[in-house]
Amino acid sequence: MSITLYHAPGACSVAAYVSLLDAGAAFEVVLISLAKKEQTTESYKAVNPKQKVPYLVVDGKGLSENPAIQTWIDSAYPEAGLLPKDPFDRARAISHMNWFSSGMHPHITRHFRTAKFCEIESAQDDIKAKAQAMFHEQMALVEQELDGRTMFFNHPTACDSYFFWVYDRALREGFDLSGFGNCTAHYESTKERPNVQKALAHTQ
Ligand SMILES: N[C@@H](CCC(=O)N[C@@H](CS)C(=O)NCC(=O)O)C(=O)O
Repeated sequence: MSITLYHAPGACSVAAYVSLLDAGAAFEVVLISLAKKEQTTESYKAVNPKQKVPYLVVDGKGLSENPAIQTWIDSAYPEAGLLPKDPFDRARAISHMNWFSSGMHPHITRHFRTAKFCEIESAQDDIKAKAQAMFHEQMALVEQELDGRTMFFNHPTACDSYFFWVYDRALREGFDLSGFGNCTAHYESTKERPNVQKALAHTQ
């Protein structure tokens, strides 16, 4: 099987990257520089017209969106346990990944790329404040969900690598996360994992 991951250092594609490493998959990484807007080039649009990372190509077939990519990795490498085996817990894990992807990531994007959403300069600070407040509301729910644990389930899963990125990106955005002790413990512990370190180290 031939697997290629299109990944940008610092981007949420690190979640898929860690899952591929956790699965023990043999794969190639193609780095995309978001700073240089390589996602908007004709050559990348020919690969992924959505102009985003992650993008996974498996034997010539492409897949976008972390939750779908990570679910596929789990199905292709079931022995790695990237998602829980219990059907309900498996569905809960997929629910978590979609929550991070569509219920948390967009708030960070609105804070980071405010001008892309609204050109009125006087409104930008308000949008940033609201994005941060909405993000914090979700963080409070993650805090409850973790309930003193450093993993979402009883072993590392795809949820952990995605939430690791959510926390890390919010931290880099300057969000105050000091009130979220469980989330911080999750972040610190996930960051120590060798596969997370390996994915983070791949910058060129
Ligand atoms: N929901 C998608 C989010 C993908 C996404 O927004 N990726 C960002 C990087 S974190 C990106 O490629 N941004 C490039 C752009 O918007 O121009 C997922 O989880 O895969």
